[in-house]
Amino acid sequence: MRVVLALGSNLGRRIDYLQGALDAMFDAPGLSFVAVSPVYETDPVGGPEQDPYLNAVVIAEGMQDPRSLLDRAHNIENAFGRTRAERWGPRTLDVDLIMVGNLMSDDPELTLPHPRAHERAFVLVPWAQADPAAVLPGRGSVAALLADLDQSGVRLRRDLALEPPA
Ligand code: PH2
Ligand code: MG
Ligand code: MG
Repeated sequence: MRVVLALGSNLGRRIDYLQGALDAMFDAPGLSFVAVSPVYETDPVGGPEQDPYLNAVVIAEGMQDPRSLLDRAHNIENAFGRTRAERWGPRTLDVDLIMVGNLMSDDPELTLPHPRAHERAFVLVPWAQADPAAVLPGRGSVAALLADLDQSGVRLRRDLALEPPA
């Protein structure tokens, strides 16, 4: 099953947190790496006034159940000092499950696909770079979704890159 993850950070050593999250996601068995997007500097969307984010998207293949993927993501966030003070507030690390195969879930703790991915240029721009043929289940092609979105808050950081996990 295709698994798509979005990484974000806007506090501290942002690029190091993204790389740490990428490495840690593939530390345990059950998930194989397919691709990682370029790194983007993005204007914050929602929440309080806060610093810009670095965002990237990771594509994987695996047969993990979504609950265990979510646990893995939360454990990694916590390992990088994530606190949950405020919804949409600044964070060292955010690891979001964007889609897990064609699974649809309206569990409030794990909605699949991610309920806001289709309207977030900071997810769709990197995703389309990592996989130009990407499709968001229930919403259609990522390229088509992007055609209707303002992408001005999403800027490629040519000076930064994430390495594939070791
Ligand atoms: N994440 C949020 C809220 N706002 N804005 C940007 N640019 N990037 C993010 O990753 C982000 C955000 C909540 O998870
Ligand atoms: Mg998020
Ligand atoms: Mg999150």
